[in-house]
Amino acid sequence: MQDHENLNMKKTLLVGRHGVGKTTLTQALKGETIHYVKTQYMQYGDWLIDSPGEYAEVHGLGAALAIYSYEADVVVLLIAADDDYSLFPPNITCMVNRDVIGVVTKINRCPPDRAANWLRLSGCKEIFPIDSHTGEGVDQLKAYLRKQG
Ligand SMILES: Nc1nc2c(ncn2[C@@H]2O[C@H](COP(=O)(O)OP(=O)(O)OP(=O)(O)O)[C@@H](O)[C@H]2O)c(=O)[nH]1
Ligand SMILES: [Mg+2]
Repeated sequence: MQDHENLNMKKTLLVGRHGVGKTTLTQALKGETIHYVKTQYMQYGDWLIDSPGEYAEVHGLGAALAIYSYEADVVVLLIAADDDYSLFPPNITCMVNRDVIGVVTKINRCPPDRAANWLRLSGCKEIFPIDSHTGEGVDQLKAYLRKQG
C-alpha cells in the first residue's frame, strides 16, 4: 500500500480468538503475500492494529483491548465461519464508543450464517463475510474502512 492510501484508511482494531485470521486479514487488506506469523503482542501499523487472540480469551488481558479501542476509529470483531462458539457476549458493542463491525473469516470452509448471527447478537450492525486466502469479500471490507469524503 502507498503512504497516501494509508492516510485514507480508518484506524482499525482487530479482535478475535487466536487463529481466527486477524493477521492473515491484515495481509490480505494490504495486498501482501499470505504467510503465517503468530501475533505475540499488539501490532500497531499505519492503520491496522492487530491483537493477539489471547487478549480476547484471557480475562486479565482484555483491558489492553479496551485501551487500544480508544486509538481506533473502528473495532472489528472476528469469528471464523467454522468456529464452534463465539467469544463475544450479547450486546458487547455498547461497551465501546466506536463503530463496531463484524467479520466472518474462512468462508471458503463453510457458510457464514451461524457466525454472522453470533456477531449480530453481539451488536454488530454491519457484517462482512470474507476469505483472506481467496480474497472474497476483502475489497468490500476495505471500502468500508476507507475514510469518507
Ligand atoms: N481458509 C482460510 N484460512 C485462513 C483465513 N484466515 C486465516 N486463515 C488461516 O488460519 C490460520 C491462523 O491465522 P492467523 O491470521 O494467524 O490468526 P490470528 O487471528 O492472527 O491468530 P493469533 O495471532 O494467534 O491471534 C493460518 O494458518 C491462516 O492461513 C481465511 O480467511 N481462510
Ligand atoms: Mg495474529
